Parts: sequence; C-alpha cells; structure tokens
Amino acid sequence: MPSMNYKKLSKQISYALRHAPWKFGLELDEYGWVEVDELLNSLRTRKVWRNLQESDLQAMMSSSDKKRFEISGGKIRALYGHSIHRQVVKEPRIPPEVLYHGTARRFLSSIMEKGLLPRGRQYVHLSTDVETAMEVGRRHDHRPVILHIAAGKAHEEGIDFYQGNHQVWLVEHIDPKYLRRA
Ligand code: HQG
Repeated sequence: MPSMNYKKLSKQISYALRHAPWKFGLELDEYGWVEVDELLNSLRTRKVWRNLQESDLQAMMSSSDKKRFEISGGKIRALYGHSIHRQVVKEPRIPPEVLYHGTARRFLSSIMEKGLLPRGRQYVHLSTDVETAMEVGRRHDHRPVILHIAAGKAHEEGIDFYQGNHQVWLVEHIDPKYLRRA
C-alpha cells in the first residue's frame, strides 16, 4: 500500500495501545502487549486500513522520528504515553543524573507548587536532553519552559524511574524540591 499515511496510522495505533484498546476490541496484558494479528484484524475492519499488513507497521515505525512502539514475539506495545486505568507494569531503572521536562509557561506556578503530576497519563514524561524537552513543550506553548530534574538525587532518595525509550523516562511524581527552572 504505497500511499499509506504512516502518521495517521501511528496516531491511530497510539490511541488504541495507549488510551482506548476496548474501542478496538483489544485487551492489553499487564505489560501493555497485544498480538500484532489482533491489532491488524481490528484495524482492518476500518475502511481506511482494510489492506493493512504487518510490514506497514514496520514501515510506520521506521519512518518515525520517535520510538513509540515495540514489536517482539508477534506482539506489539506502546512504550510510553498510556492513559488507560490499569497501570502498565514497568521495571525500575537507574536514571541519568539530570533529566528535563518541557512545559508551558502557564503551568509553571502550579508545577512549582505541586510538582510534576501525570495529569491525563499514567506517568510524568521526562526527556534526556533539552532539545527533546523543547519539542515536547512546544506542543503546549510556542515558548516553552525547560525544567531541570535532579533525577539522580530523586532516585537516591527512593523515587522509582522507568524508561520509555532512549529519550523518554517515566516517573509517577516529581516533587518541586527536585525541580529547577533552566
Ligand atoms: C503539565 C508526546 C500544571 C506537564 C511527548 C505537561 C511526550 C502540570 C502537561 C509525551 C503539572 C501534560 C508526553 C502541574 C505536569 N500543574 N500542569 N502540577 N504537572 N503538568 O501531553 O509530557 O508524540 O500529558 O508539564 O513527546 O507534554 O505522543 O504530557 O505540559 O513524550 O509520542 O501537564 O507525549 O509523545 O501534558 O507529553 P501531556 P507531555 P508522542
């Protein structure tokens, strides 16, 4: 299917695997996986995806600048971004000493008071570098604010961190004491 819109496909699959699997007749396991065939069969019932092949999933993933999904052993899952009620199980990892979070100016006073909260998602999303954080922040504000997160210190003090992909780290909450405005 040469004219396939991979961006649209990525958004559709993000929606299915992060936010509303039941709308696609899918049930994620505790780690967020579903059978690739089940996802394909479900999407194929929609006219726009009726000819969808597994190779389209691979092509969609390699055409993207972000690693949003993982395929392994005939299964696929979203690596981050989930909002579904049941939390996806992740292994805690040792984070880099400093992580970054790009956000909107209008959220800043609330963040400095309450810390970083997951809001609509299961986890707060943090970035490994300022450039990625800027991109994330620009989704909310054309002049985003960058926060430095003392991740190493938070981890030493007992906070669990989880890895989404090479650029994205996840955490349940970041207390204001670990935040500094860049
Ligand atoms: C803000 C995209 C007020 C937080 C991106 C953020 C990312 C608070 C917003 C991923 C707050 C939530 C996630 C508080 C946090 N008071 N506002 N106490 N605590 N916030 O979209 O991190 O393209 O749910 O700063 O690249 O922007 O979809 O999270 O601005 O990796 O693959 O609440 O989604 O990836 O916004 O983005 P979001 P996010 P994809």
